[in-house]
Order: sequence, then C-alpha cells, then structure tokens
Amino acid sequence: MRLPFDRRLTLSAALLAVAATVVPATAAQAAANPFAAPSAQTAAAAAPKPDMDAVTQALKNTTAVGAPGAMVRITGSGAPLTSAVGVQDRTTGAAMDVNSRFRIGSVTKSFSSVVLLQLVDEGKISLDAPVNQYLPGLLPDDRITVRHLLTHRSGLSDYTNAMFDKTVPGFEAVRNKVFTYQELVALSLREPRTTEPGVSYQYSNTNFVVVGMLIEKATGHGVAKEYERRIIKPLKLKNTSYVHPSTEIKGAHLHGYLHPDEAGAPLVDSTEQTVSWAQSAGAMISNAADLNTFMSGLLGGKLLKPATLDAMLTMTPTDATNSRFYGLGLRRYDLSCGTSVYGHTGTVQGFYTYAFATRDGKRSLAAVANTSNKGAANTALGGTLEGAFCGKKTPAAGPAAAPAQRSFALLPALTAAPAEQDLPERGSR
Ligand code: REY
Repeated sequence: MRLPFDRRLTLSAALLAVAATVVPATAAQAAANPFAAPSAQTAAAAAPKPDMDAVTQALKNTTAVGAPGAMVRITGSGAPLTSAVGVQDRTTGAAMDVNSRFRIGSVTKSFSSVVLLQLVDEGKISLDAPVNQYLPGLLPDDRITVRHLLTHRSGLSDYTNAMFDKTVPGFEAVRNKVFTYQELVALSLREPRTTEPGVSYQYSNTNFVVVGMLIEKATGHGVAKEYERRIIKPLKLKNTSYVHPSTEIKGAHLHGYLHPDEAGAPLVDSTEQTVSWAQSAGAMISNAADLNTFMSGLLGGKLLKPATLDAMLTMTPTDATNSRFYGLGLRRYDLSCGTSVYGHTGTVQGFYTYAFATRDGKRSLAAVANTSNKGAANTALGGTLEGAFCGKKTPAAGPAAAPAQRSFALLPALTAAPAEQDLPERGSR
C-alpha cells in the first residue's frame, strides 16, 4: 500500500502538529526533547497520598457494571495498599484476593519490549534496522523497522479484529488452538496494511508477535526462557510466568468471565485457554505484587540502560486528547492532577488489567477486573489511577490557584474516556 507523496506529507504534518501541542513539564525538557517524559524529580514531588476511598469506589463502579470482582494493589506510600471487591470465582463464591494470579493480556507487551531493548543494549538488534534484516522476507516492506513495531507504527493490520469480531464464537474457535508465529503474521498479511511505515500509530497485536520472533531469532531461545532469565529471575517475580501453550493458570488464581455480545446472555468462564492468538503480544500470567515490582523496577532503572529507558519513554500521542501516549511497548497517561504514569493496559478474554508507575518508579498500581468485552468495566477500573496517583481531590479554588505550567491539568479526566482497547470500534484503536 503506497500513499501518494503529498498525502504522506499531509499526514506527517498533521501528526507533528498534534505532537507539538504536548506540554512538557519543564522548559529544559522542552528544549531537549518535546516528547520526553517528565523527570523523575517532577514525578516524585507530585505524588500525594493515595485516596483509597476513591480507589475502592472505582472498584465498586467496576463491579456495578458487570465485573464479578475487581482489585488493586498500590505501592509507594509505606506498606502496600490494597482493596478488593466482589468474587474471584462465581462457582465457589470465593472473594477476590489481591494475591491471586491472572492473565495480564497486553501488559505482556512491556515485558517483550524490555527483552527486545536488552538485546538492543547488547548490540544484537538495532532499533532503526529493517525487521527484514533479521527475519529475511518475513514482511512485505523493507522499510518497516524494529522501532515501528514497538511504537505500533508498522502498518501491519491487527488480525485479532477479524478473529474476535464475534466475541464468544471467536474465542471458542481459538481457545485450545496453537498457532505458530508465522501463521499469525500470515493472518495479518491477508489484510491491507493500515498505514505507511512510521506514519501513524495503529495499535496492532501483530507488531508484538513479530517482536517475539525477533527475540527468538536473536537469542536462539523461545520467549519464555528470555522473560525468565532477563526479568522474572532478576526481579524475583514468584507469580509471573509464560506457559504457552498450556491452558492452565497454576496456583491461586482468578477465574475470568467473558461477556457475550448479546445483552443478558450468561457470562462465559474463559479462564482456561492457550492464548496462542497473542503469545508475545499478550499471553503472560502474573499477580498484582509482581506487576508492581515489574513496573517499579523498569521505571526505577533496574532493567535497561538509562539511554534505552529514555528511548522507551519517548512518547507520541495516541489520540486527540493529548493525555495518552505510546512509547516503546509502554503507555503514558497524563492524569487530571498533572502527574504522568507509565505502564500498560491489558485485555484478554475474562481479564482487564492496568499496571502503571510514576516516572521514578516509586509509586505503582496494579489493578484487575475478572471480566472483559465490557468497556464500561474497563473504563471504571481505569478510575483507580486517579485515586492512586492524584490523591484526594480538593475543591477548585478558582483560576488563581491553578498551577502555572500545568496546562494539561485542564485535560479531560481519564475516567471520562473509555480505555483505548475498548473503544466500540476495535478497528479504531
Ligand atoms: C482481543 C479481544 C483483545 C478480546 C486484544 N488484547 O487485542 C490484547 C491487548 C492482547 O491489547 C475480547 N474482545 C475481550 C472481543 C470483542 O472479542 N469482540 O474483550 O475479551 O491486551
């Protein structure tokens, strides 16, 4: 797919215009890099005590719109703060337990990015090299680079849109299936590409399937081994695993419940599946404490060299609100209080996850609801971020009290917007 040259220019100019409206936290950052993350110092100074009443209310809002249960774990202000509502198993009636394991969906993309970026640190892969240099002939366009994959700018269409067009039949058709990476890429290549390489952000699982292939090619190992030796072991993550194609979640875990498309139809217990349709794009299992440790460790500089972490945190906007951004396998959300948080969201049948931390890694949040295909529940769960990172809302004291440089404090609150992967038209992610 080739766009006429002037059309490409128009698209690039539009993109730059959007990007240019991002307000950096300091003038120095503005000079250095207009897309750069606010400094660790800025984030630390801006972290008030979590408002656990507001966080618990967000969980209750999540169950009120159809999640059997929801829970959260927040670190960074003394002992970890937790809250849980509802049940983790509708059959036994067991209450939601904050220690339980669950499927983290696309939070897996941040793990895959870390492995890939460690390979960049080791000189084995170059971010701006064509993917086809490492995987000859895989992609139909030599201009697609490794960075395009990590930033969702390759234009490789997301094969999961067609796969899950009908939610429950789509899920049941792949629940026990085992795909090769090549088969998943082939599904994507049957569809037209969504953008010229590099031109625009188009969220696609295909990108992180190819990232998995790059990891295998560069290391000679499956991704499971690389997650293990590069992240799980060093950070001592006792509840995190990649067991593809096993369908089981070992140990105490949440049951996940998928909402059918038909209103009022019974929920489908979707706990057991291969997640082979996602693999390195979304098949990991973890728990809240491990996700806290992972995001805090990543942002705290335990996994990547500083320059590589900076590259991961160099973001461009993903929508017109200028409060949501994507870097290299990592999101940034700008909250209503002006604090930026970094992490990822995840959706896999039966599970919605949020895993985010401040720029210095000192405060982190992991939140999960054991349902999916219910956008209102995902949006409500995202409401935990405001209480966790912005603390108690103080009544507005008039324009004079507004912080001088914080023009993004006027942006719409995150709770007002649906989570990105849950927009009704999945194609518009
Ligand atoms: C796939 C559909 C979601 C899930 C997806 N997840 O791409 C990746 C991510 C790993 O971004 C399913 N929705 C649901 C439908 C809609 O089937 N018809 O909500 O469970 O996390």
